[in-house]
Formats: sequence, C-alpha cells, structure tokens
Amino acid sequence: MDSAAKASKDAMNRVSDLPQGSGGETQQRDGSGVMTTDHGVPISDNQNTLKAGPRGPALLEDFVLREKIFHFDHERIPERIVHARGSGAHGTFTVTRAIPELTRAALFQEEGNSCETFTRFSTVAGSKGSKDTPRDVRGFATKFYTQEGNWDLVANNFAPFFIQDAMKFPDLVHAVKPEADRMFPQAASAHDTFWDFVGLMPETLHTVMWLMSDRALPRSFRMMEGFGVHTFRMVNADGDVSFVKFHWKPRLGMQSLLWDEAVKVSGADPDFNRRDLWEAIDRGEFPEYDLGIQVFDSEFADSQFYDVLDATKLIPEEDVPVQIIGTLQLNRNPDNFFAETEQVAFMPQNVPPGIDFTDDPLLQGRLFSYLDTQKSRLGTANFFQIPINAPRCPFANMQRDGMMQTLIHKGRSNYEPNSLDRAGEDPGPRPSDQGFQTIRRMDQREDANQKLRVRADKFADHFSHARLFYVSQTEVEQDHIAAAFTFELSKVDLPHVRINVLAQLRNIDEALAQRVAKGLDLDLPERAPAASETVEMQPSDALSILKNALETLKGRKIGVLVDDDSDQDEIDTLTSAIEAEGGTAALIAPRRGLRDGQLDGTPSVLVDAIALVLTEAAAEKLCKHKPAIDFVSDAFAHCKAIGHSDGAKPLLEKAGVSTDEGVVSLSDLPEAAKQRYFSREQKIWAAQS
Ligand code: HDE
Repeated sequence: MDSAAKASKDAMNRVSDLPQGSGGETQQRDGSGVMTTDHGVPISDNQNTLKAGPRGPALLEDFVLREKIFHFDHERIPERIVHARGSGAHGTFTVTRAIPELTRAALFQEEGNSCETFTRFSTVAGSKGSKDTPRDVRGFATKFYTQEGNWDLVANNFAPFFIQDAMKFPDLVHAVKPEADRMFPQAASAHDTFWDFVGLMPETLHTVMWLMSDRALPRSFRMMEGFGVHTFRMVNADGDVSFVKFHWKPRLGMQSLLWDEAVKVSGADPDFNRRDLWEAIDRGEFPEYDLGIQVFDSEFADSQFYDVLDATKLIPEEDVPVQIIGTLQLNRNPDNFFAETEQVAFMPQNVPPGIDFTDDPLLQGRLFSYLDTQKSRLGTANFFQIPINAPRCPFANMQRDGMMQTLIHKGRSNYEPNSLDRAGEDPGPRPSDQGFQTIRRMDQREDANQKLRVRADKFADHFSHARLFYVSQTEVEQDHIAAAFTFELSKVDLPHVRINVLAQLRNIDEALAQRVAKGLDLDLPERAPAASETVEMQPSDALSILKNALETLKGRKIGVLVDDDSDQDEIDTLTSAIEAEGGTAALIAPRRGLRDGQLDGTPSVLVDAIALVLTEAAAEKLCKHKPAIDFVSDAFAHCKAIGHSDGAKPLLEKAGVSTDEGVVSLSDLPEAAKQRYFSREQKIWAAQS
C-alpha cells in the first residue's frame, strides 16, 4: 500500500472509530459504580437539595441539583411528525438468493451474505403515547448496515399509498391528524377532515380500501406484510437496469384483529403490539420475514394501463411473482428505547450502489423530507453519528464541525482536492470509481425535458385498483370493509362529506356503496365523475389475508381459564400440547396467585383462543362474575376457538355460546385454535351484513 492510500485508510478508520451500534460500549463509561455529575464529579447525596439549614431555602450553589433538573427539563425531543408511535428491534438479514444479475450491491453478491439491521414498526396518525391498535397504516422501516453503507427500506404494511405526489403529503397528514382547533380525535381517521380530503381526492381511495380492511388491524407486527410501495431500480455491474418492488412476507403468515376486538384491546392493553414483539424476542421466538422482489422491465411497465411510477397502484403478484432473496430475523430487543428506537433516523435516500430511485413523484419528495426532518427531531446535522444511525462500515468525507460533533477529525485535510500528501500529510478520503453512480434517465418521451406542474396521463385512473382490492377479498373480509366504512362515516358530522364519499364509492363497487348508505341511513347520491374509465382487473388472491391464512399455533397465545380446584393434570396436558405446536399458554385465574394473569384484567381479547379448565362448581360460581362471562362471550363473538372441560358448560351457556366446530374439548383445542370461525359473524353481527 502506498503512503497516500495508507494515510487515507487510516483516516477512514479514525472517523469510523465510533462506538458501534448499541452493544454496550456506549454505556456510561465509569465501571466503578460511583454516581457522578455529567462532568465526572462524584456525587455523595442523591436525595437532598443543598439548603441553608434543615428547613431553609435551597441554595443556587447546588450544582448537583441544577444539573439534574436541567437535564431532565431537556429529556424530550419532538416526536415524529408522522409514525410517532413505534417499537424497534435489532436483527440480522441474510441473503438466501444471490442476485448479481440484477444488482451490483455487495450485500446481494453471494448467498449467505448477511448484515446487522434495526427495524422500527409504527402507527402513523397517533402521537407517541397513543394506542397500538387504531385503524391505521403500520410502518415497517428497516436499516440494513451493509458493507457499502446503510440501506434504509422505509416500508409500510400497505402496498399502495394515499397520494401520488409529495405536494399533497402535508394536506393528507393535516387531514388525518387530530383536528386543528380541538385536537381530537387521537389516532383515528373517523372524523370530518380526513373523509373530507378523501371525498375530494379520489386518488386516496385505493389505499382507503386497505385502511378499511383488516390489513389496518394487524394482530401482531410479526403477522403483517411490508411493502416498499414505490418502484425502485436495481443496476448490475454491467450497468443493466431493472425495475423492482420490495415485499416483506412474515413467516408466521398474516393475521388481523376484528374491529370490536381492536377497540377493546386498546383499553385492556394499549401496548398490545409492542408487548407482543418484545415478549416474543425475549422468549427466543425470533420474528422472521422473507424479503421478496417483483422484477420487471420497461417493456412491462409501458404495457400496463397504469403507471408503475404511481404509488397509489400496485402490481398484482399474479402478474409479476414475488421472488424471495433473503430473510430478516429480529433477534434482539433494544437496550434503550430512546437511544435506539426513538433516535433511529430512517431515510429512503440511504441506498447502496446497485439500488436506485425512480421518478415516482412521491418518492422524490421523500428523498428530501426524511433528511430534513431528522435535523428538526435530533437537533443537529451530525445525527448520523448517533450509534444507531452510524454506518457499521468505514465512512469518511470532508463534512466538518456542527453541533454535537463527536468525531475528532485530525489534520488539515478538510477539502478536496488537496495535495497535502505530497508534503507527507494525510490527504483524507477521495471519491472512488466504485462509488454510487446515479442511473441515467431513460425516459425517451418528447415532454421528458419540459418543466411542468402536471400529473402524467396514466395517473388519472383512481378506481380500478380500489375495485381490484375489494373484489379480491373473501365475503367475510368484504363485510368487514363495509362495516368499517359505515363506522367511520357515522363519525363524520358534515353531511356533504358523507355524501361525497358515498358518491366516490359507487365508482368502486355499487353493492358496497349501497351497504354503506344503508348503514348510514342515506340515499345513494349520484356517482362521482371519474377522470378515466375503470378497468376490470383479474382478482388477486394475494391481496386477501384470509385466502392466505396459515393454520398454525406458532406465535399464538391461548388463554387458559382456571380456578383453585381445576385439575392440574388437565392443565399440564393442555399446556404441553399447546407448547408442542409452538403456541403459548397463559393461565388466567380469578385470583392471580401463581398464575400468569388475573381474570378481571386479562380479557379474552388479549389472546387468540381460550380454554376453560373448570369444575362445575367453579363454572357455576363464575356465572355470577361479569368478567368471566365477557371472557367467554367475547371469545365466541370474536370467532375464537373455545376448548372446555365438561364442568365448564354452565359458563358457556351463561355466555350465550352455541356449539359449532370451533367449540371443542380440551384435547381438540390445540388443533382448533389454529384458525378463527368466521361463520359465527353472520349469526352474531347481524347489523354488519
Ligand atoms: Fe414517510 N415520513 N413520508 N412514508 N414514513 C416519515 O420521517 C414522508 C411515505 C414511512 O420508523 C417522516 O423520520 C413524505 C410512504 C415510515 O422512523 C417524514 C411522504 C411510505 C416512517 C416522512 C411520505 C412512508 C415514515 C417522519 C410523501 C411507505 C417511519 C419521521 C412524499 C413506503 C420511519 C421521519 C421510522 C416517516 C415523510 C410517504 C413510510 C416526515 C413527505 C409512501 C415507515 O420525513
């Protein structure tokens, strides 16, 4: 190695010599256990203010108190403008299929390559302290610490997005957030301003269909898909370019809550999804997701009636199959929520060489917004030095100084080019031929070089994909969508807003519009004018959760209701059978004692199925206890499997449980609990259909 190259490598090593990640190196540095001030002065008393006499006034001199309160006063940072409530986990991504033919990204050159990751799941509309189970989109953002820098795949659990152009994002977010004058409702789209925006902006409707579907109520972050939404590009070492769309597929399959369940969960455990993720990782049940790509070329893109640069559309998986290229495993809970989950800064602009953007006008706006917002949240342009954000590979450039600079750049080389190496000094880093190279634009169209504030013609259709989503659902899922529209619009006070939305719904599905109108006790208005003809697309099974349901106990929790006189052998046999299938059994009892949960505080909405291991005497007693009756009747209404001992029958009767294939003996429960029994909905939720 010549001396200049060595000097440059040394410089890179120096600036990358940050505390890496959060593996413990960034803990307070003193290992002696002595408490000190921020400046290292040992503290002798952490209880009492320095006072003039035992009952005297506090003294300004008390630097220990002043520093403590000063720091406390500044503990909070602004919450994210959207996606404020989140839960994070460290993980590992492993390539299961090399794709050098598609990308030159080093990560994807060989099967078995892997890198560390940090993933943050989030809800969008609610504040940081809101609940986990609103009807909302979920964020699914992953930072891959690759050997060529960080790659941030900042995804959602919906394939399309509400708007086509970044210009509309502030309007969308203002409309869905709590209303400006009254600051409610919190974490809810069921209000005037959101639906006003929807009625006036039909491009939102495809994603609104997803929002009204069960996709908006994931049972667990471990049981939802993720989508990169935009079309990206990949480029290989020869410069060949392909279009790609990114997908995450959960190994546990998809599962959602029912709306009534989600409402009750938000009271019983506002941290339902966060707790579920934390506990699963803690138990060593590491959530896993396969990374898939849809790959296509410009010929395919040009031959579609919709534009692949339009983020309100998706490409049906039946048209372009998803190819799996890797697996993400979430295997470590954060050490510190603030340092990691709160301070992690995702930016779609973070891509390694070999992955590139498209001209999608929504994506282009995001490329600005995420960098900009981090300065506002984290307070300094040096936010990339925070351990959770710092690359795990060497990094070096001529950016210098700024607030909170933690790197000590040595020498004089803070500009490029320089010839300091000729004087034997470290010249610092230089650009490389192997660095990121933007793909040249390929748009040959005549108007490609004009500056225009317009939407491309192919962006005009707003209903074909919305209809595709609806017709691809099972009947049960369609019922849920109709009920969701009815619920949400029933919370809208302005009559013309309800009417506008109904008029738009007629462009998606006449029967759906009629059902919602009936639920709202309104006559169907005139159909809203459509800017383009709706194309009847082939239904896509991939869009339905229920058509793809995985019958498994893995990741599921069974609530086992017991009392003091329950048969311990019966309990043990059942719990071992549940655990053998990968499920978890939670023992719930009227008195907590040694059990996992106390009945009154552990309603059945917190579990996936229930078992009643009760003697007749215990069941009779529980018939007089409202939480016990609700435990059973809610499980039944939420279509969950119910396993029971013979003695439990009085409680079943009291709770209004009628026999069906989901009401079984204790020994049949582990099998029965692998699914829900939606046929009950027709009987129990009559007003819904
Ligand atoms: Fe975001 N989005 N977004 N978004 N987004 C943010 O960045 C924005 C969009 C997504 O866990 C913010 O760091 C604009 C699509 C996730 O930290 C902000 C537009 C998709 C997260 C921002 C979009 C997303 C964010 C707020 C339209 C799915 C949470 C805090 C042009 C592919 C990341 C922050 C985390 C967060 C802007 C649209 C996903 C303000 C301007 C489409 C998962 O920068």
